[in-house]
Amino acid sequence: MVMTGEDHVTQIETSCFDLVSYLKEKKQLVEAALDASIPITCPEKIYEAMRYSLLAGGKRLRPILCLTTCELMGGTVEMALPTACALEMIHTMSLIHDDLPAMDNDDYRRGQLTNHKVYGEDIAILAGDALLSYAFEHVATQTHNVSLTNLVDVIARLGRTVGAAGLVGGQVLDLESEGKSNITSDILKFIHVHKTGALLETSVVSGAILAGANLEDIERLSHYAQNIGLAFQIIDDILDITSTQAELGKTAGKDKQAQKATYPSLWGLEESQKQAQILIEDAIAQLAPYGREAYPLEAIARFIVSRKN
Ligand code: GRG
Repeated sequence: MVMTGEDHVTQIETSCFDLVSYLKEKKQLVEAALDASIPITCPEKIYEAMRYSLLAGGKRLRPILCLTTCELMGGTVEMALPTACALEMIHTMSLIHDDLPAMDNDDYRRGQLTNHKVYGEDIAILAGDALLSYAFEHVATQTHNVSLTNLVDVIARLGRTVGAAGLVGGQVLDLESEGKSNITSDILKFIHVHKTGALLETSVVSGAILAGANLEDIERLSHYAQNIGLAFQIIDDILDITSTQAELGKTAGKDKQAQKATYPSLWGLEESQKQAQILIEDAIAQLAPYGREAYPLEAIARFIVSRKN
């Protein structure tokens, strides 16, 4: 690609954007809000189990995307914080259920024992259920200064994202595909668009809707999010092969062990990395109309392909 003088200036400017500080600041905000969102009350055991996984760290990418998009579209952090927390509650419950013996059967997550290893399978299932229902209660009761139409739109999208048209649907096909050698890249894409991409897309789009964005911006940001969602999963598949348990905070090499089709198994490592990069460039191209206001979203997209866990 031939780089013009203007491209060069833009690249230097975005490379000056301090993503590390940006993510740190937003992560602190989200973690304080998550901590405050679920006090321990009776019966203590279930609240402790919910908090154990919710406050176990993680990149907090979904809430950060929601806050960032809301601000890009002229909204405030306060308008989006309850939805940002709900996205993390939903993500966390999906990890708790994903790790259960009936699903991926994992002992470690986010660098610590999985929820069922500490509290037992019965409580882990219930902690996931409680986080899921509380996510909806939290958005509905804690969101202020947002039009009711937009709030209902966000709640409806969250519901769709979680269910058979989203995470659950992707997980079902993922489980059914284990051990099969005839998984095509179309099936693999379907799994990951639903299992991983849907929640990332809703994170981006809900931030925009809460801020009152117009349809054109929502579509543009949707396109950005679909691309980063797929790139995120491609990198996740690569890291499962190339990283260690200490780096990932969860068991490495699980995909091969479970005989799962992955992007590297279909395309090889190098081509998978290349495809992820292409998706990220396409995502970033969607941000052009927003200029430097979109540097955080651009930097997050670049982080997704360069991340180590
Ligand atoms: C949603 C009702 C309901 C049930 C759950 C188990 C299940 C259905 C779906 C599985 C969803 C799943 C675990 C997808 C994987 C997504 C993924 C790549 C997770 C890793 O995300 P990171 O890297 O993790 O953002 P951290 O720990 O940083 O938050």
